[in-house]
Amino acid sequence: MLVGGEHVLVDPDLRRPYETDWTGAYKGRAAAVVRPGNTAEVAAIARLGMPLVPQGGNTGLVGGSVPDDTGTAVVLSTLRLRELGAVNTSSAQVTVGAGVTLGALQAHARASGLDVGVDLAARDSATIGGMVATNAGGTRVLRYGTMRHQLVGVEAVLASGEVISHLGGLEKDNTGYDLAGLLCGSEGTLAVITRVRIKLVPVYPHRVTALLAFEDLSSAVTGLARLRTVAGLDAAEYMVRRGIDLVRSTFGVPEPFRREHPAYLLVEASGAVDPTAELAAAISTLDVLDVAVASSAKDRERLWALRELHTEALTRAGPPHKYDVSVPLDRVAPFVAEVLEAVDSPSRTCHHFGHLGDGNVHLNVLGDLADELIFGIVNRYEGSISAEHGIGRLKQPWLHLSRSASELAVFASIKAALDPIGMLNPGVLLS
Ligand code: FAD
Ligand code: 2HG
Ligand code: ZN
Repeated sequence: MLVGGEHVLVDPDLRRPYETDWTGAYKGRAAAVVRPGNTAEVAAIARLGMPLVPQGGNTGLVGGSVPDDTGTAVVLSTLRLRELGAVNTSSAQVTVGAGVTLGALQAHARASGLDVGVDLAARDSATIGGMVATNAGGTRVLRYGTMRHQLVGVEAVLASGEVISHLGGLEKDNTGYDLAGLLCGSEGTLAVITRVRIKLVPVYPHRVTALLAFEDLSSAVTGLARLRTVAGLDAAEYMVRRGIDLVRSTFGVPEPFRREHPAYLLVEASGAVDPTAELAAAISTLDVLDVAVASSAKDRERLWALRELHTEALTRAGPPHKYDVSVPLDRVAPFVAEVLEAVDSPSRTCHHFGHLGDGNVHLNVLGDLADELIFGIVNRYEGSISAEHGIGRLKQPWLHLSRSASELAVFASIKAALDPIGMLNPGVLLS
């Protein structure tokens, strides 16, 4: 037995949660689910040479974490790889098992006065391994970058069962190819990540959150240009009336202002010095319709709930078709206007919200599919068909829109070199 018998699940009822993705749109069938408890067990499983689908928290939104319906693949769950290494406060780094959730790592780092640079609403389920495998973004990219920017090194098991490990934590280490960087965003197609070394960021004593109401999205984009000058700006997230209405009617959360407004920008800043006065000064120069400022944790949570509950509210109203796209920031407003004009119809409602600071728009269509329409417009705006969720199974047929034939040929060569028999996450990312 490669792993303890209780960690090999073959019973269909036990397998089911691992075979269905978070959105419910992808339902596959696995030969078995295995839950290794350490790197050696992952390596032994890889050496069997069976098709493997690495899975962390199964919160991915592109169908990459579940098998197809052939029943031939083994789901390799990393959830037992939950070692939390000691936080090194001199280098502000930590090494953790791939199956540690973001929430658990945040608690661990905060106990040492540090924090994780990336944050997202699925924090209590999403794993650090999964976040590296998808190069997750989230709400603080404009200050700290994506998961790639936190990554110092990885340990991973190759398709051959060989283990590669580079966890020394050297900030400067130009000794050839950046293998951690290569695995970041590879969506389980090149190796199974078993441990991760990441950089941490400071926890600042002062934090302020504000919700600003605007006449339209275009005014929010203009406002953001001014707000960017505020030192310590962590987040700039936008929402619109349609989404707020849905979140309110689904969860009964209160209206943030006395009046309803067309567009909202949620901004947050933190620092060693209280950023409230600087933020207020910047806001006073803007054309805003209303402002709510939150300094207490409870008020902050209330404002963030309006934004973070969008995904769950849309899932309950849907299932929605998800289009996680990015376009150059100064073209976000005309881009969204064009999408709404083309997509909204009696058979479809298009919701949109996102990480405005990164030009990342989350389009969620309730009703008929709109793939060709939306990706056609993304292409014309020189955007990306996947800003942060990855390609998975969902966007695989459209990858050629964002990557050239030469780039795809390099992808294929890398895949062939690391996984010559194509056993790692078949059908995901690459055709
Ligand atoms: P999974 O869903 O289990 O897997 C995702 C992919 O990574 C799959 O292809 C899988 O094969 C691969 N993988 C997982 N673990 C490993 C491993 N150890 N080694 C190799 N491959 C592996 N994403 C964002 O970027 N920004 C957001 O703001 C954001 N918000 C979200 C909010 C909600 C409510 C939800 C449900 C999802 C959100 N996501 C967001 C998407 C998701 O949380 C991220 O993609 C996350 O990184 C997935 O982590 P996971 O552990 O759940 O991975
Ligand atoms: C977010 O930013 C996530 O909340 C999910 O990336 C986006 O549900 C979505 O489309
Ligand atoms: Zn997002």
